[in-house]
Amino acid sequence: MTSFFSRASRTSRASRACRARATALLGALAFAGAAQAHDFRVGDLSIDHPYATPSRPGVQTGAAYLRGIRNKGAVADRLIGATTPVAERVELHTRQTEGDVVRMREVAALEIPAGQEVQLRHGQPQHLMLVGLKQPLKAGDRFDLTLRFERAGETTVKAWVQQPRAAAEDAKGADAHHTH
Ligand SMILES: [Cu+2]
Repeated sequence: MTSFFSRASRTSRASRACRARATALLGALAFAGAAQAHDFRVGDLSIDHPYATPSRPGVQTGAAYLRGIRNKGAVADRLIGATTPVAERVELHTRQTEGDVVRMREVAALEIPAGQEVQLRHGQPQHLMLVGLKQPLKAGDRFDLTLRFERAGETTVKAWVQQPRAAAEDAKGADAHHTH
């Protein structure tokens, strides 16, 4: 009996160690993949290149973007919310031009139709507004952004802080952020 138990416990220890190694290896692979391609998957959705522009000195709001969200499924999904440790809250915004005035409006959800890609790039109407930044966003920083989808559920992606390619577009976007 004694020898049986000791053998059983050795086996179980070995298999635990093996599982731990496998998990660590998977984690390392997943991290390497994300760092290179910088895209993320959750359910039928693939989220391409989450990023944010550097925040301006003394300004406590920032904006985050996604190169795109592709829905490979047969059913529409919706982005219904987001959170991040770097800001008090995240709002889904869309920009509207009324005459000469550009205004931003908070929306409850962003539709991601089946089989399509929705872009939330810099210079486009939709973006994620980071309200109440707890720290300035500097080029080169990376931060967690948790996206909540109605069907696919929640996923945390890494947003890269980077200078936008078009400075003119940035100025336009920055001005728009003051007309809430
Ligand atoms: Cu906004």
